[in-house]
Amino acid sequence: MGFLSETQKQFYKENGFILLDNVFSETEIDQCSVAYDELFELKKSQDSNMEATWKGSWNENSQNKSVLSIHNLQCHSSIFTKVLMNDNLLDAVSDIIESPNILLHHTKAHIKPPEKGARIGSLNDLNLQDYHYFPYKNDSLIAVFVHLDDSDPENGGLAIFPKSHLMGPQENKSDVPTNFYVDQEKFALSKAHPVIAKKGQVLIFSYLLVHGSFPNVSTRNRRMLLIQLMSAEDTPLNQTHMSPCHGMVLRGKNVRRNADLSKRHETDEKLIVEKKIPNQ
Ligand SMILES: O=C(O)CCC(=O)C(=O)O
Repeated sequence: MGFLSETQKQFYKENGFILLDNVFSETEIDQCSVAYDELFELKKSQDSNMEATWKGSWNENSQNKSVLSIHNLQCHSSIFTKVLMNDNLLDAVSDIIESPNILLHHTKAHIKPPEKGARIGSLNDLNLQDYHYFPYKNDSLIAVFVHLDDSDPENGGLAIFPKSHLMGPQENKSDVPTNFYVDQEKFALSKAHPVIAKKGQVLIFSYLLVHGSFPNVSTRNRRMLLIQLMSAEDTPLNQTHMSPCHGMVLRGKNVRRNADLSKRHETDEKLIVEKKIPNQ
């Protein structure tokens, strides 16, 4: 279809990220924002454990910090399924991954509350590449970071290392099996490029781009929605990080999907049929 200009495509290739306007309308962002707040309020009232701040000993500064996280948003409200199916979004993603066939990897939401929002969301607190969490053969994986608030370094906005995707996978320096991060001297937060984005803007970045985020030291909230996607032609290198709706086809086809009845309740990607793949 084409959402990105040739210049934008080139920028993405060279830098590993692109900040986009006009992917979602103001109404769509407002609907998403209302559904998002309602969901967090509902889950608070149901005493759900949503605290995602790392409590490891190496991060003493995370005491009294908070990142509230909900994964698999599309399993909570159809508003988020609508977000995933947005044509502008899928056009832009198709331009970037250079495939008409787009699969869902997973979704999550992070709120960094005013004044006590911890550095990065998720269970990690350091600059990282998503690659280590879910490596793929062709590196088609991308993150779509939807800003639901104006974001900057003061309220816990994203920090990225432009062009770091060109360096390929970096050594994992973590000694914890469930968390991964890269060399924190080479990729110190102080050397990162701060992403300054308006509510509604969308940052798309490669899963090889080293990134992190700032603590929220402001009096403003920082809400985001993260969508991770991949091309249907790509193959996972291991079977980690499987989430509900993993592999859902958001656009095009997945001709490698296994249809054996005996595997109908399986969710992992051993379901790929490698033989007899028709021309696409
Ligand atoms: O919430 C954030 O600031 C960063 C989230 C992110 O990029 C991640 O968890 O990989």
